[in-house]
Amino acid sequence: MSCCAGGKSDDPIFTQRKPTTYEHIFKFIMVGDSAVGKSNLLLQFIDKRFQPNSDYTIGVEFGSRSIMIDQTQIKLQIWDTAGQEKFRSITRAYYRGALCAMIVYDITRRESFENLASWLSDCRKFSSSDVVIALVGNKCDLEANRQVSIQEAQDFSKEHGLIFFETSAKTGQNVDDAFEKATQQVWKRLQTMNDPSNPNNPNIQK
Ligand SMILES: Nc1nc2c(ncn2[C@@H]2O[C@H](COP(=O)(O)OP(=O)(O)OP(=O)(O)O)[C@@H](O)[C@H]2O)c(=O)[nH]1
Ligand SMILES: [Mg+2]
Repeated sequence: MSCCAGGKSDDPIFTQRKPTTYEHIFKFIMVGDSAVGKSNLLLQFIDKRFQPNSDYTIGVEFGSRSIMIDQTQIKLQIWDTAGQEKFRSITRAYYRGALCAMIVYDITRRESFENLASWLSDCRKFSSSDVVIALVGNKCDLEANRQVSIQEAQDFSKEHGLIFFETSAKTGQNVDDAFEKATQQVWKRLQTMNDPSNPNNPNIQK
């Protein structure tokens, strides 16, 4: 094991480190039934990898990646929660401070779509009122096994004011796009909130 206590700036461990370049940190949370592909979406987004036989998440895991929006470097801090019911009370603690919640379902498993109302209810209850909520229908590479149509998911999103994507954590289809568009939406919302002409701007003294 190496130790860096008392290290000088010309030590390899210091010179190899990249400077911190991001300007903002956005917290994201991923929720949804077990086995819909949350951990693989995160793995694909961060590492461009897919695990055909991944383990259930125990509690909560974490990953991060920086992306550029409007020439601004934003670091996404993404909390990947366990979908199994027994972890539900633990994962509820992670909504706090999230700027975006991604609710994931599996397009080949109707039950995971039918459970969306319950995930949405947790989102509304435990995150702030201005959280951006993205609905993600994953496993779109398995078209032949589809049990939820795009139209139905679009209708659900429209009804509840969500942004919607279909993705494949396996092929990578739309994965970057989903995270980037969700980040853009958060960015836009923050700018509207900070706009001096916005009466709901929390920085304006009334
Ligand atoms: N074909 C296909 N399989 C996928 C896709 N995403 C995930 N899987 C598979 O689905 C299974 C579950 O994926 P996970 O990412 O572990 O699911 P999860 O939502 O994190 O599950 P929990 O941690 O229990 O909440 C694994 O066997 C994955 O390989 C996808 O886009 N396409
Ligand atoms: Mg998982």
